[in-house]
Amino acid sequence: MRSGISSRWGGAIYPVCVAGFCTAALIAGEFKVQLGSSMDKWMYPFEFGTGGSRPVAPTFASFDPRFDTRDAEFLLGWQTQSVIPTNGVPSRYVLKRVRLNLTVGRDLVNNATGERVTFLYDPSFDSYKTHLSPQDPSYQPDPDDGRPVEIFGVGFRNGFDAVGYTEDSPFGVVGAFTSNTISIGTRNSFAAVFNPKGELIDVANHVGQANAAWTQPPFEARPWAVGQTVGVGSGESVPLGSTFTFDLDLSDPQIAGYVARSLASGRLSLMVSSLSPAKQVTPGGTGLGGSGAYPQWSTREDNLFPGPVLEVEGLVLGDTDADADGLPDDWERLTFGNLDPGASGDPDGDGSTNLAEWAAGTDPLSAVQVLKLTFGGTENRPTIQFPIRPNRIYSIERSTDLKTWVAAPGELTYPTTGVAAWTATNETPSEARFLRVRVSPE
Ligand SMILES: [Ca+2]
Ligand SMILES: [Ca+2]
Ligand SMILES: [Ca+2]
Ligand SMILES: [Ca+2]
Repeated sequence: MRSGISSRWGGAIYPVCVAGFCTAALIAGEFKVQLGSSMDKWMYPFEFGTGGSRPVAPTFASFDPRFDTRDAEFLLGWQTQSVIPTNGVPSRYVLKRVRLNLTVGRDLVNNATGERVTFLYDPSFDSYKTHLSPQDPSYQPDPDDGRPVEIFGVGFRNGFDAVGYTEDSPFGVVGAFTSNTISIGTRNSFAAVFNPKGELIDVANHVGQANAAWTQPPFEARPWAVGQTVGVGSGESVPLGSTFTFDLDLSDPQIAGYVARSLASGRLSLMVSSLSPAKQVTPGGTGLGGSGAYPQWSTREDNLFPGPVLEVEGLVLGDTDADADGLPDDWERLTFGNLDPGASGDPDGDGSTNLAEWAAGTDPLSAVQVLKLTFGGTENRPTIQFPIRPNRIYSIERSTDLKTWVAAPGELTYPTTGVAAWTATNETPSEARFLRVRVSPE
């Protein structure tokens, strides 16, 4: 146990705030913490109840069509409420850094030869196209040796959620295990990204998967972080005990939004995954993987190497508005350094007032950040495109007189990172219409 604040969860003690890493709070809700995982579980179809208590959790891929391609994933969960304030209002969280640290806790040993088998370091994203059959027209060769270790969000199915899914919960629906579809698309918690509709979807088979009973067309799945380590060159073998760091891409509003929502509820879940081929090195192994090896990560049950550690740095804005200008004082201090600016000011000259910038989650001191609408489409089917910010809710409204506004029928999607696109339902207008985007903090 290192010095600092500690807290007790689930019968075990974890260091949560290491000396020298905690800072004095300028704003009441400022936090800077290190947290051991409060749950970690190997997500593998044949773990048979031991997934939560193993000392190491391997991550690997199977290209056998009876299994998810992301065959073995590593689920991590943190209860954050004892060290990071929970207030149920995600838009009040300002995140500076979210970093995961994982340690390689075991090597594989080839039982036939006794040789150690280490995996190759790949510090950069590999497209799904590098995993396709070379005969596929979309195939691209892997530009660098090895496969990256990736972090994703977590989705749950079959009635589970981040609270109800524990280390002892079942891997998936037992009834779905047949000789032909052993584990495809059935795991109760899964590595997930946001799809264009803003929903968390399973990426276990995004490189494409098909058998007699199940088909998943391929799609790109951008990880939320790619593991980095020092002292190992790209394509080189990773030594036992190496620590990987993963910095979540908080520039993506949907990722930052996921973390803020999680902290507001007091519980954060992340999934570790790598498409390292799972060649069976045990005699008689039947894996169809390939020539590579895969990483094995220390869990909180490991006695040899440190378990997963999360570092989170940020603050929670309070509600106090002592100068009664409609702007939360914490936000004013954070943004301007004092309470002098008022709601109607526009110091960056982007046409959006400070009050509007607060509501939209944009920077009132940067004209680049503003809720700017780009109109397009046709008279019968107009479109609007606009940048999004974390934990903001957008709705499109229309009016014929600029007085009465009603919800405009159409579809809102998120086609690329940080961008929303709305397309109206196709109809012939009987009179002139105006459109607007309403934004409110989540
Ligand atoms: Ca690669
Ligand atoms: Ca104020
Ligand atoms: Ca402005
Ligand atoms: Ca601005």
